[in-house]
Amino acid sequence: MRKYLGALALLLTACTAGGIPSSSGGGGGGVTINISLSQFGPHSTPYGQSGGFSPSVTTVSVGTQLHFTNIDNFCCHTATLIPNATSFPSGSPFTQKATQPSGSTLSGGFSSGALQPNASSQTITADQPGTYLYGCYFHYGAPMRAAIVVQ
Ligand SMILES: [Cu+2]
Repeated sequence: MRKYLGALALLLTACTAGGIPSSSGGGGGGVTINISLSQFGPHSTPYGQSGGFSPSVTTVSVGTQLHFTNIDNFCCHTATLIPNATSFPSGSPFTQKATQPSGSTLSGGFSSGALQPNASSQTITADQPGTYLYGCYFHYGAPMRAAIVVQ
């Protein structure tokens, strides 16, 4: 029961935070990006076909703290940076390294590692302006990929 309440709280938080540019600049709160292959189907973005993450394009200000939460009921997903990409590569850009958590800034590169159901990633700071594309190691071609724009 407690587990369900926790998940619900995360969902509610995500609903209010998602898609709205954060102006808090890292002062508490932060932005949750939800991960679900079953709930977030493919659709178009300026970077190519996205899916599996909500929002598909997350716009935040410099300093915002981000994290990813797997709201699917199966294992596993990752959120892993695609370095230096301006559009989604057609083939998977990832190596198995993506299954281990790494990184704490967007510009430095990151991976959530393999996230179990209801698990959240480490906090990742939107440290520098730019467009950051990322995707899931396991389901990249589904498609399972999205973007973060830091202003
Ligand atoms: Cu996945």
